[in-house]
Amino acid sequence: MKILLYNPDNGVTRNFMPHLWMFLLQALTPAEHEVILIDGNARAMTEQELVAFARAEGVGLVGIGAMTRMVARAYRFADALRAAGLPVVMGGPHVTECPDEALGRAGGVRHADAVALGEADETWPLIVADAARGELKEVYQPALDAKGLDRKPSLQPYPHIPWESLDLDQFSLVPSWLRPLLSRLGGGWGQFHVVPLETGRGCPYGCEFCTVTGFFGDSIRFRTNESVIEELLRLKERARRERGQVAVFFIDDNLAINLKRTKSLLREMIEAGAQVPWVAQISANLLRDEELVDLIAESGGKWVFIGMESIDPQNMADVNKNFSKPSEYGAVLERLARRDIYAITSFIFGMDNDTVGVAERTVKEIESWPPGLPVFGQLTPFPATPLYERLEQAGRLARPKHWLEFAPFVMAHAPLRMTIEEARQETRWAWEASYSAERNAEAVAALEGHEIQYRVSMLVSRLFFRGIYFPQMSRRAWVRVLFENRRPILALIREGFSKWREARKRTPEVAGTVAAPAASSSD
Ligand code: B12
Ligand code: SF4
Repeated sequence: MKILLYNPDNGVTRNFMPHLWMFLLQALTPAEHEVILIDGNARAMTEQELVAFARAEGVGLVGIGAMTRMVARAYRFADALRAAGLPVVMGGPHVTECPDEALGRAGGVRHADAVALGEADETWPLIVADAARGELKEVYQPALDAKGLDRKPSLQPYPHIPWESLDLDQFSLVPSWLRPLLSRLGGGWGQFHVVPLETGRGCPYGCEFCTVTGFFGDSIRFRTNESVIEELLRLKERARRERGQVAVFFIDDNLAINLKRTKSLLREMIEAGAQVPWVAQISANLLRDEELVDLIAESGGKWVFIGMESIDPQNMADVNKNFSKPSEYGAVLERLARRDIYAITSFIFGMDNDTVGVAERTVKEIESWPPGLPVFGQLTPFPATPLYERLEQAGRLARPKHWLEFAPFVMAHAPLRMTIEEARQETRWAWEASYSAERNAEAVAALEGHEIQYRVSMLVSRLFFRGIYFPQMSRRAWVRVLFENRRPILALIREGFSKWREARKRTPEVAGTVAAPAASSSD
């Protein structure tokens, strides 16, 4: 049987990184079946185009995964596929939280023939076998443990994802028209892939707005260090073979949740020569540890995503994230910046203690820290979270099924001390102030004296990150952004070019000094 796994387009990040679930399920599919992966972020298709593709390929089962944010789009694709007679199974966090909605048992249209609840590592082969026999059940749930809870995959052993041979062309971060030029310049920049890799699952912290503790559980499961390192070495080898660049996004929700284990993993990565440039999510409280930060730097860590949420301790207490202390944020970022590690700092507006002016107060604080990549969202009640339940019980949900009428940056409930419209304006203000051409130039200038690569990385990342809020999908939009930011871009190009010329001038001398002793020793 041919199986199509489809991930809908999120309309924002495009093809910056493939989704791990697709590759994981592909790896867990019995060998007699063929799996085709289509990520709408990398390969844009309309519903009709996807249906025509699936028909032409003779697909016998379609699997669709989606976060809440993309679920309305996922349903549209599922509806079109089902109307064409193709069986659809849906999985992922949203349908786990709202299975009746996907199955049409909540009063609406039915979108899926079957849903896979929770982690599907063990149920997927059963789903495939049932589909091949034409006997799909409606609900697939992991077996229960002694406490009556979902049995979680141990991650030991971990499935082999053949990154070394997969076709990753659609996920190259370098646009196809730029590849020949960059390949000629050398350094392996003709191909650049960011690959998702997990080292563990689960988080015990239980922040009120987060789905992770409910979905993956509050006890953490880790892969073995060997299995992670083996995967990293294969990725490194692929990059070497293709003369490309590869970076890894450790998608664990908190890579350093168990400090002892994280340090041992990073140490073993260094010993095995498995360093690649990497990004990971780590909470601020765990970044107090100097030894950890040293190991992050030595093992290739470049950017750390920190869920800072708010600079107001009252807000942090309200969402059960007291363990993360706003008063420490500046020091944490200084500690990272001393090793040339920078942070993606994530903030949430529209918390109950926020008032008008929260964006200005937050941005002022951010600007007193080493430069980074701030991102601003709004408090969103995802289904099945404690936040959703609290707001529902208090009758505060203005749009209880906000995902079915998705509107970017429009809250689904009113915070206590601001209106929904004020929260929208605050969020816009923060994005505008943080990613203006002037601010981008300041962030690069703040790294004066650091190697040019860090300044280039800061500027390029800022140009991409502004696109999370300001749509940057067309070539025209990009030309405008590049023009607005021409001052730091041209300064870095000039500096890079003169460094390159100096290096070329020095090359014959270097060659001469090396050649001379070699010649004398052979005499
Ligand atoms: C990586 C990641 C991202 C990446 C996504 C890019 C990428 N290519 O991966 C980035 C950083 C861009 C991102 C952004 C956001 N993310 Co995110 N992200 C994650 C993260 C950390 C890991 C996802 C992952 O790969 N997990 C590991 C895999 C193995 O798990 P899985 O995807 O759940 O898949 C398993 C099962 O669900 C199931 N399954 C999944 N799909 C399917 C499909 C079928 C057919 C079947 C059978 C089974 C199945 O099988 C898999 C194996 O067991 C998760 C948290 C988490 N730990 O999962 C949050 C998470 C998915 N993100 C979340 C959110 C809210 C967001 C944002 C909306 C945040 C924001 N406010 O901006 C944005 C959305 C941006 C956008 N426009 O897309 C929420 C989603 C909650 C929800 N109910 O939707 C999560 C769960 C985190 C949280 N704090 O709650 N995210
Ligand atoms: S927000 Fe992060 S720290 Fe809090 S529960 Fe979710 S994954 Fe854990």
